[in-house]
Amino acid sequence: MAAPMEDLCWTMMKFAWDNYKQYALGKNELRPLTKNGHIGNMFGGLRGATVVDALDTLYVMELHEEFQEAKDWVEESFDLNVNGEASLFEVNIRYVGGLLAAYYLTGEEVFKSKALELGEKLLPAFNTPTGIPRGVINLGSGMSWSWGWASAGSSILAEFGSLHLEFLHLSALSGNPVYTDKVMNIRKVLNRIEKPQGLYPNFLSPVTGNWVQHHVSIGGLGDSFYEYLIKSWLMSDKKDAEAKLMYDNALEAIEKHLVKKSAGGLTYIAEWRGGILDHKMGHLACFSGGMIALGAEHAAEEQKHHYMELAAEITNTCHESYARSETKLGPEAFRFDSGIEATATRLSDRYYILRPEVVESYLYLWRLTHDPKYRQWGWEAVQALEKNCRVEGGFSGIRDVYSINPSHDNMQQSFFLAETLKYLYLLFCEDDVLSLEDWVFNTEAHPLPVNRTGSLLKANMQ
Ligand code: DMJ
Repeated sequence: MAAPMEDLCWTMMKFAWDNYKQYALGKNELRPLTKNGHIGNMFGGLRGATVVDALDTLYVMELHEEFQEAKDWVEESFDLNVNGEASLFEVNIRYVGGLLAAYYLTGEEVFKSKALELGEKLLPAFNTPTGIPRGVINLGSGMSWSWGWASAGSSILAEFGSLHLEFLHLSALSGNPVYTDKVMNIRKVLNRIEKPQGLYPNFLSPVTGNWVQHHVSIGGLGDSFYEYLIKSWLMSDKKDAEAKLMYDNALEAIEKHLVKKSAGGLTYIAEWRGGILDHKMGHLACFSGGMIALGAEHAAEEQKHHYMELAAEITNTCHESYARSETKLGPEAFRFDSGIEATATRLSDRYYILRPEVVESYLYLWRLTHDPKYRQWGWEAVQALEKNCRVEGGFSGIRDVYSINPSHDNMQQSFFLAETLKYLYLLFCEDDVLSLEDWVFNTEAHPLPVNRTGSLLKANMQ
């Protein structure tokens, strides 16, 4: 039953890539309705986000010709001598992560040297009184600053907390411990400060090292910080005990304070605003089913079952957010109040931008339980994407998942090729294709190898 599904994911990837190549090669994303490229302002003058994000997916799907096209572009046209405001986080997870994964999968030096060259350009962001990096950096001048929208010049938990995996590999490949030092220092700062009820707020001052606001979320602004704790431990071949302890404690606090059950029996993770719960779950928070399942595998014997159940319940809720819409795709955020369950109430939350988090959880739950319902749910998502998001010039996000005939947002996000299509493809493959024993996926689904030789940990200890 899996082969035709695997084939369809392959065909979708080829279609997404071919259209990007035809209309937007070298731009950051494809605009599939107008058939042109989009540059945006997240990558500070860097181009080709879709190329770098797509490399490993093309490779794993054995789209040889297309992979070669992507590699040629990196070799011939990927220019790192750029100026402009870049998000440290986005450049790290998409570009550094994509290049590292391409290097580890293929052994091609070009990917390694570009990753190292780019990694070095990110270092000035850490020149702050605490060593907590600022969110925005000019890759040319090295000047860095905080996002204008982040309160009181703060840095964002999910952003400075999602560098660890890539930075350990940068140290290992360059022989330069500086990257490891930077991320270990972040951990030190986080371990030093008091956590309200054991929770990690989303905003931290890079100047004082104190929390700036008490907003806690497992969705946007917080999400991948938690993911990188458990994955740091896994990537260290289970030797980085500090990361595991931080993950276990954080999850315990999340479960105690944020996990709720709706009147209709759906488990969800609420957001926390200084002690007051907001009964809302973002699409982004739906990665947590997969993360909790991954951690459950390695929890204490008496907790394994409990955490696996929790992971399955959250994933079920996220599936409900898809199943309750007209398009069978889920909204950007859904709520549990005033009799509403797993449904967006605000017009502004009804869009779907080809995000991966729900199918990401299906993949982990499938690999860890082999319950066929996860493949079934993945298949529903594939059909919904084909029906609602495929347009003549590629795949597009939609503006309203509750509309029978949704209008398109004219954007094929690079993470659709890096994550959504990769996770769907892997869901229908054998478990040994990018096995969870040997690889950890960074938060953009770029696979990084588990470090069996201890070399990353040694760098870690310096
Ligand atoms: C991706 O860039 C990453 O998964 C990130 O961690 C969160 N947002 C997008 C996809 O939704």
